[in-house]
Amino acid sequence: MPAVVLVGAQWGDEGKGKATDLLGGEVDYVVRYQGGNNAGHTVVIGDQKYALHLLPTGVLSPSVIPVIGNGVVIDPGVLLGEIDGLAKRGINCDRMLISANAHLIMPHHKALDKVTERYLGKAKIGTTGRGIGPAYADKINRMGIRVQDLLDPGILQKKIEGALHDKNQILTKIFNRRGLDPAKVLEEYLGYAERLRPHIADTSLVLCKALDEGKFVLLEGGQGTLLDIDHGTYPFVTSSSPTSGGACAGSGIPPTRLTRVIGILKAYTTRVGSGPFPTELLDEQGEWLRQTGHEYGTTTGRDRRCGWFDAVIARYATRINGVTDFFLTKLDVLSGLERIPVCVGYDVYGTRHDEIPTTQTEFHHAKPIYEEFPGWREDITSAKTFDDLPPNAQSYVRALEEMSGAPISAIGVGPGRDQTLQLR
Ligand code: 2SA
Ligand code: GDP
Ligand code: MG
Repeated sequence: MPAVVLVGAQWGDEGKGKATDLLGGEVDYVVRYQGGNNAGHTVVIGDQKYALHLLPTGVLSPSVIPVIGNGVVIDPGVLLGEIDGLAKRGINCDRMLISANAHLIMPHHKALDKVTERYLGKAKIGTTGRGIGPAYADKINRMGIRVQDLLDPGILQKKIEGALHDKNQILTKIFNRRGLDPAKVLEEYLGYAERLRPHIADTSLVLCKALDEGKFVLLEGGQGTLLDIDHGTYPFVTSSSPTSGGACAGSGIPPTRLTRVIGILKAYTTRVGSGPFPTELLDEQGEWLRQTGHEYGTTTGRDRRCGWFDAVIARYATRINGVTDFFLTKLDVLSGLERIPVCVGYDVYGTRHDEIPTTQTEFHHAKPIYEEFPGWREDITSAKTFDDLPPNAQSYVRALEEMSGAPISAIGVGPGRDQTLQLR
């Protein structure tokens, strides 16, 4: 009865989608437990490339039941669009389950996300504009609209009217935008209700029963540890809990059932949106990483900020998530570098820090302390085993493992399903 959590160990886009897909063959259920269509997971299978946002990556494996857990915020129009897009490519989503307790992203959430970001100007978070923050805010404020409300038109109408009574005031009076018509929103969402009805379930019950029957459940995180609402670089975070603790709250699987926590760790670091990023490279070296690693947002197409590997963050991710082992991704991107700097600690106002500083102000002023490792020239994209890697690449991996504090169990040497080295 394995219940395995897969979490991003940095600021997201570590290659979680590919990692989930790799495990797909052994897994019975793949569960999204937080976030929404802000996520973007790219999976390459043969000559086909799939970009998934809301659907769990498990949908690409025919034997897997994909589950959208209670901790997710769902934009139903986007979800149905994604299902239809996959259907055109021969992938059927009929078996997917959606928690009745998941919250809905409504049109006013998207409108508010965009106007508040515009209003913040230079201080903006750099959100994906998908309505994530406002939807979670309403959930916490106990005024959210849930998937199960789609099944009761009377309740849905009341909730939409109630929400827009307040939100239209904010949109029109504070932000000088057009208000939304409750009748039109109701009509749109009742249309979604018809199509989503067969998928709605008590997914916590389904998953716990599956574990009792010895089934394999994989919990797939979106974003990453440093984007966690509690443990990330607040306020430059997403509004949910991508860390492993969030996997239980967002799926209804109790912590005592988790058997493994896999951290996905990129061989360098990237970040999308605003906020501190000590190893960021603002020069041609950063541009080289962006182009070589194709570091552009899967959801918004934005340039990802790029920098060297940060061992302080990796250690932090090990601690916060209880990482049992890491999948190291994109090692191939570093081929060709003479020397590879790795951040081993920070200098904050002249004092060395081996952990993330306690306050955000200190973190904003953290200067990386680098140790340099010799690079390798060889292309490693066809490597099949660890021993196929050049000695310097092996040493780099072993050093990252040592500094991160958990064993590396797999290494990505390319985006393809077959471009992964299993270590144990
Ligand atoms: P939001 O929209 O409220 O969740 O934004 C808040 C912050 O969280 C960041 N965030 C992400 N960071 C990396 N990858 C994400 N998914 C997409 C991808 C991003 C894209 O796979 O590339 O396409 O731009 C993701 N989703 C949210 C976001 O940048 C804000 O800093
Ligand atoms: P996620 O959000 O963590 O699922 O990551 P994204 O899909 O947003 O970004 C990771 C990108 O790296 C995707 O385009 C993957 O196809 C690609 N990728 C994953 N693993 C590897 C790898 O080992 N090497 C290379 N070159 N690309 C990889
Ligand atoms: Mg992504």
